Amino acid sequence: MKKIFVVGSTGQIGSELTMELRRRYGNDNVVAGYIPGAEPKGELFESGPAELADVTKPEQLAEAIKKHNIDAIYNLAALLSVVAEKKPLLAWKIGIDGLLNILELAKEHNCSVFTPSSIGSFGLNTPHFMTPQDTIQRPKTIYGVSKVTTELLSDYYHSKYGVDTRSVRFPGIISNVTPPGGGTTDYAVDIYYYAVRGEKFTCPIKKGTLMDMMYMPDALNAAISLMEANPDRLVHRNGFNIASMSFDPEEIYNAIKKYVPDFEMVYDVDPLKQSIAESWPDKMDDSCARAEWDWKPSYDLDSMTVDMLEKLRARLLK
Ligand code: AKB
Repeated sequence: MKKIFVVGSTGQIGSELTMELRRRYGNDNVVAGYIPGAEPKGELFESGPAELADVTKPEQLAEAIKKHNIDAIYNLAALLSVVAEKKPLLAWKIGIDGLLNILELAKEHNCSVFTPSSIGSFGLNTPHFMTPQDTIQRPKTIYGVSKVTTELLSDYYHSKYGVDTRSVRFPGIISNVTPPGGGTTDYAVDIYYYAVRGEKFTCPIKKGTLMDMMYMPDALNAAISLMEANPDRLVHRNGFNIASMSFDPEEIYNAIKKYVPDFEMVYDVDPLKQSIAESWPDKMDDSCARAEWDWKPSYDLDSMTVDMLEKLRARLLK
């Protein structure tokens, strides 16, 4: 049985990924790694083991890996794009120095490693429509630079040392559980909270700006399916384009308005978020993920909207 370590288990993706891994592999086999100030709470805390796991402290990571006999690491420690732009040195320290610590330990303890990349790994001169798997990656943000480096370092540890590294390029992730913090795509989560609370939403992204997005259940399934995929079929490793829906603010607004007819949205464009959004793909081509490990999403904009509104209403309006 696999023993899994989730580093960054209390973040937006980590909190739900840890619970999904526990459902699939058993509670005791999934260790929730956290940093002081972001301790696991509630079900996440009660359902399984937890360890301090600051990616910048390799001795702390090593202790947890040895204690729990870890053989797979999901490394989710990172700053999102907007906050990274405000704290570039910290973004590098967590994203890249932290990744190097994880990769070195993975080499020593024979662990497989999943470290997400992002649509942020692309830049303005990347083809924006049906962005190919292998294409130009010259981002101008520190977030993008660290994601390209993540892909390259992860590939390097695989080809040089045989470490089983794998990753996907996540689109903006939409979830009704833990809110994101400091991302360019956060508006597509916030908008649902405003709709359910009956408040007018002010959108920071310009009408007509397309970005790839994905509902959390598909994102979790992508990470776990890739880690379970037959390595003989993998031509690529770090990281796969994965896609399920692409929309601009008007399209998500109209999808919500279908179920919340009084919902109102106005625009007040945030220049930093807008410039980052414009440098990212409008829509990625995910045919390599489909061919190499049978990637297939379950949700589109409408089915996600129905589920988001139902779950948020049940939680926020009780
Ligand atoms: C962000 O907006 O920074 C993230 C991402 C797409 O990587 N959600």
